[in-house]
Amino acid sequence: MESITNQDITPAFYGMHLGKNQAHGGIQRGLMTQSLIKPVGRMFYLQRCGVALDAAYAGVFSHPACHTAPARVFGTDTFLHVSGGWHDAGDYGRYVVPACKAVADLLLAFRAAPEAFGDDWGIPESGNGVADVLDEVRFELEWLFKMQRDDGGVYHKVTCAYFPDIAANPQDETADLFVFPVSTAATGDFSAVMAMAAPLYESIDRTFSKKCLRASVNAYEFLKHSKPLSFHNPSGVITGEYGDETDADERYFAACALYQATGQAYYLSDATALYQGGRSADFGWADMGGYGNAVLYSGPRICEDDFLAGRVRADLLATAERICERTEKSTLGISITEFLWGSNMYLLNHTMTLLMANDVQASERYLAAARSHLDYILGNNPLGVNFITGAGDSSPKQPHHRPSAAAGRAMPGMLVGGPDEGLHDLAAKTLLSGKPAAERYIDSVESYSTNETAIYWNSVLLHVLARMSKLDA
Ligand code: G3I
Ligand code: 9MR
Ligand code: ZN
Repeated sequence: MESITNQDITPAFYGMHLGKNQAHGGIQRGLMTQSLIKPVGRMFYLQRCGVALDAAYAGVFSHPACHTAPARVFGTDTFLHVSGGWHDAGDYGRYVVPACKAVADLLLAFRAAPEAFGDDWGIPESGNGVADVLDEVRFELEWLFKMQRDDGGVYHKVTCAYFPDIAANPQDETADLFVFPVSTAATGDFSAVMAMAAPLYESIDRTFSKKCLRASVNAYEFLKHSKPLSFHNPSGVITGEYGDETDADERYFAACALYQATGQAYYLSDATALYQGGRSADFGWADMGGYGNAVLYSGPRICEDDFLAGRVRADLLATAERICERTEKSTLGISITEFLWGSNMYLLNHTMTLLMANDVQASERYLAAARSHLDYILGNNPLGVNFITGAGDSSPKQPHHRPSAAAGRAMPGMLVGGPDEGLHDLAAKTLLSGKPAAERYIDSVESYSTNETAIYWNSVLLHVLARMSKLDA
């Protein structure tokens, strides 16, 4: 088994950078894409919660088992064992909704480009004959099972009430843990990703695959009988909210995924009823309809003649056309017109859309726009910053990420949020006001709204890198 020491955890891609105004270099992009897959994938391993990370695999980011205490169901005297899963971001919360976006990105990436995913990421499961990305996703799914109630409903999150100090190691966060109420967004997303996982793990572990499908159906039946339950932080709780006022897209995603997993007409007719055209075609932690479309068009069950599949393909192409138009008009070579918190995720979601549209109808135009987006992430942007930690001189050195702050060194392979025109933290307000939207980014540990990292930002990056490595090989 490959061992990774403190010294050689610095990834091989150190020093690579696609600079500001640099001509779009196909060869350089191809090399960089290849070399980024492993460190970007390893970030998930390094975010593991509830287990000890051994120095042989984690180097300076090793830690004893963290967050293993039972968590109190908020407002009750009941305690649950909900250890496991990945820490969400620069904080140590575990939130079902963004976790499911991450799982969906990774499972779709594996389906689209399995050859990009090795069994050699240098994680404890490396060399077990299963692609490491599937080992990582299974780690998350094992935690998700624990977040489901017997009646099928899925708790929204498990966190403390507050965030710990920025230099706190995972094992240092020992404040009380709470499990927060069931939401229908979490339940719909859970049902969907479990249904996506079932066929993918069937040949690896039949018992596990069946467990995924049972959990998915259980969640789905809860949803069918539940009114929308949206989550809001109770007073006194300030950890991430991931609130979502509309659960129609999560219900749609679940119906599409269960149709794919089972072939049952019941789910297809629900999906058809829940379909909302372009309105449900987005990707994001709050906008999961696009994943419903993606599982429908990409199989494994092909329904070429089906009305819904036809509409979904047409929606995907129409969205890709719009993204191309905006990209071609933009002086930055990207499709987003506003820079929200996590802008890098939004533009990589568009990149993923372009690559999916290219599956449906091969188009050099889609690919050119996709490459232009990835080049922006890799340094061809107004700041000349490569937004992935460890990827060269211009990459972020001070991410708002607790294990990095504690180690005094940026964990490699993490995508930062990027410019946020809303100036949502004090450092951004103080240092960035007056700057153009695309330059409202600062490599400061204080700037959680521009320089934090998150599993569901890395997942879409990894999805894009895996597909691009195939295209640019
Ligand atoms: O949806 C509105 C849109 O209608 C409006 O036009 C726009 C302009 O202000 O705002 C949009 O809302 C934004 C929302 O995300 C949805 O995109 C908010 O401005 C923005 O502040 C909000 O940011 C989220 C942030 O948490 C604060 O809640 C980020 O998406 C989300 O990624 C981030 O997640 C945090 C967790 O809470 C805690 N863990 C770390 C993680 C990453 O920073
Ligand atoms: O560190 C927190 C980060 O992970 C969150 O994304 C962010 C927004 O919820 O909040 C950060 O915590 C800050 C808190 O909200 C306000 N006081 C300063 C904290 C940063 O250390
Ligand atoms: Zn933990």
